[in-house]
Amino acid sequence: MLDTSAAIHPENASHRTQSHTGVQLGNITHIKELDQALLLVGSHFNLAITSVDAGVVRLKTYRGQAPNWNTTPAIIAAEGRTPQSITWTETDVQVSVTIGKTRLEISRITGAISIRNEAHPTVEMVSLQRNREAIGDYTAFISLAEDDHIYGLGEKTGFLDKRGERYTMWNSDVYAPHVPEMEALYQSIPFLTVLNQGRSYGLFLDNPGKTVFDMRTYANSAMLQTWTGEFDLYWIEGPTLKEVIVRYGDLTGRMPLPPKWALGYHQSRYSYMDEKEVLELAHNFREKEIPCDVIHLDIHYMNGYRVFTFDENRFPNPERMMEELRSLGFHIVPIVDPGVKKDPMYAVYMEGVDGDFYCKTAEGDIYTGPVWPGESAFPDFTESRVREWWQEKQRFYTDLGIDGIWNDMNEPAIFNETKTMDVNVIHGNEGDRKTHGEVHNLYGMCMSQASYEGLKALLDGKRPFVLTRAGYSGIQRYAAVWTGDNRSFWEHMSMAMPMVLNLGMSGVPFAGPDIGGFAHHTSGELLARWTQMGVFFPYVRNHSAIDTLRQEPWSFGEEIEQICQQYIGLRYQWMPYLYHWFYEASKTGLPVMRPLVLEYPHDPQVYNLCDQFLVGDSVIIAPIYRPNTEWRSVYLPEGEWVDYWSGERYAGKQHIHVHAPLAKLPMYVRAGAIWLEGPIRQHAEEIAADEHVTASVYVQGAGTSSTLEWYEDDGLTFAYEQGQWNKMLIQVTESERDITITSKYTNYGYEPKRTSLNFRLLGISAVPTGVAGAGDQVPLEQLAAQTTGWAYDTARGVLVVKLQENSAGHELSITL
Ligand code: MIG
Repeated sequence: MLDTSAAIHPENASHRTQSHTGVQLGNITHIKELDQALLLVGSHFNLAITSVDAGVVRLKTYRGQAPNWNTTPAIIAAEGRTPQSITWTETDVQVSVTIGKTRLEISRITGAISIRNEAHPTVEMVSLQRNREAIGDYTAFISLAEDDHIYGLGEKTGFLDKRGERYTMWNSDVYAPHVPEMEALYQSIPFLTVLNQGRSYGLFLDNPGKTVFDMRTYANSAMLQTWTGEFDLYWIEGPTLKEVIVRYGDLTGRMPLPPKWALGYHQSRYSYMDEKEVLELAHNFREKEIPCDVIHLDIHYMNGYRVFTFDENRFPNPERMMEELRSLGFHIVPIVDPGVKKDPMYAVYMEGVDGDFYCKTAEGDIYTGPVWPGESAFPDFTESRVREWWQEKQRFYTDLGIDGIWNDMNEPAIFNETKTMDVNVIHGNEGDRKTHGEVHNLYGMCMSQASYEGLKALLDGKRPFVLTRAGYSGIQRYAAVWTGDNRSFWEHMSMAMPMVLNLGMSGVPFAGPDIGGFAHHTSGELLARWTQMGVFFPYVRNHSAIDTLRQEPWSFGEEIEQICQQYIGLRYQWMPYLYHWFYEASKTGLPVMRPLVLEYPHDPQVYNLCDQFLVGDSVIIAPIYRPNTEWRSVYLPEGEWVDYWSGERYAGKQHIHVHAPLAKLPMYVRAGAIWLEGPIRQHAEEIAADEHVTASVYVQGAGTSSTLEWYEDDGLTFAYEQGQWNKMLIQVTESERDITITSKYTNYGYEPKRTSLNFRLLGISAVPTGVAGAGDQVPLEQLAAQTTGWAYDTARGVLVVKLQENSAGHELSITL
């Protein structure tokens, strides 16, 4: 790219979005039924329509006799799907199709399709056409109403609402890419939701080659385009935004419950250079009492960047290092790139040659390209026999006690003109051979699948952790996603919010950016603000590039260190609550970190609100994301909201102006919420001196009630699959005279390690006259020493109740 004004020389202008004068699906000449599908035969290509599940209709183009219903690995095999039967009628000009409650009308003349369902806005696919020259290159135009808003599309730059943007799905490693004009990043998730006045539908274009989503060029429509292969579209019914996301999760699978340690704080740098530096880092965290669970090893740990090796000078004794780290409570997550160094003296390379595991050219030669180790070969992860080999290779790490892997460069990134593999390279794809161009976006996901399944098989019942840069729809089944090479810019801190929020709306709940920024140099202030915000993201890792200023929490003096320590501490205190929401995400596919629009889809104020977000459904986080700034506006949606720090209450549906000096992150809890915290720990598995969980109840007034069915398990193993988990139903009922709280286990399969279960009631304006079921009233300072009792904090208006943990549950009655 030219980097002077010559870049916009008139002769360089290209007309990027050409008009598409391809052939239309209409004229439809025949209509027939085959194997639960309706086939519309056009004069140039055909369209098949089938029902996948209640509320999910699949439309797929085909040429030849019959459609190929194979799917990409995005779609999981699932039991319990209930395809609806199809009925249809035809006239000379129209075909009318009924599938469950959904009605499709297809013009036989133009091929225009409209999809209606009483519960959601009508989708009009005004045209579906195929470029005559190219193979593939289908283009569809979906009509958009003026007040349609668009979410999803995975990891993209820009704001929350994707209306007015244009994106390409082509997993790309572009250095320093988090700028608004960047159309393709590392992940490709060709799924979007359209929201109109609270009603929603989704479109998933399942094609792992290059696809384009253009919501900019045409005022009244979105253009969806594939470059290779067929146009395979899933139309997903709402009517709510949440239902669309849940259904998308039914199709593409859910995040397995991660180990709790992976939800802790991760520290990384490109690179911690040797064993001594890694151990010093670990000791520093413990001495400074800054909680941390994970240290990442970037590429310098390897011998000449050969995967599955350690550099013997830098890491002379990984066993000993790992032992010391384990005793301090640390996990190590080493980076593993896909490129295997072409080196006949390197056993891993030769295993791949002997086993025929590498991607090859059409003529059958092993394809190689330059990456860190020099010329390298690339395992063909689309083949299960290759993934099995890679799975077994993870033993190199698991034998050392390593239970997490970081997959980088898996777009795959290659240091050449196109930045990736030659599109003509061949993938075996389980017998359904494809060129790289047709399946490019699958490479990273298939690699992470191999990493995850390998670790899982080798870890003796412990849960693995995989972090990936590249991915496709379904990546949530195998890995957490970090958003790649951002920079230490305030702009990138704020862009991380919509980016990770939309990942969450695209089926990927476990994601986060490099906190503090990767490239460029962070400042103390930026690190403090970013850490405050970052600890409330699902994935929390501080990472920074080679040659940048140091970025560990203590790199900028005491004030910044204390702020980082306080907020990382909060992450650990909040763990019972966060973990509960991770559990919910693993069940429903709904994100942990939520845009307000997901909870308040009728409120126009929140359609593009992305400088504040929700954790779960009832805590608003509103970070400061500009330098030298102590004030910001915060939008509080309907309901009543309580300042987390001061207890002050605000009516919703208003903007408030908030003072937030450097040490303060504005946070608001919805009245009626029940929110959980535990003790600060230095790492997830540490047993604290006073093991407890405190449920904070934000009272909301007479005549109301609230509940939380709180999930917990050991946070470490798959024992929950054998019933070792708990759910505790906490119910709060408020009347004029009293508040009753009951807690009871609705499932008790796991014995929690705590001794006490506490309740805090926030918003009680005077000392209660009695608290039945809670022992005696004691002065606040003495409560810690009691096993059971209650105290009233006059300064804050908070009632604190301490109870013994027991499997039978509790009943409290507070007389006001
Ligand atoms: O081309 O391994 O995004 O997190 O530190 C750079 C070195 C390769 C890119 C990753 C970054 C990592 C770096 N990697």
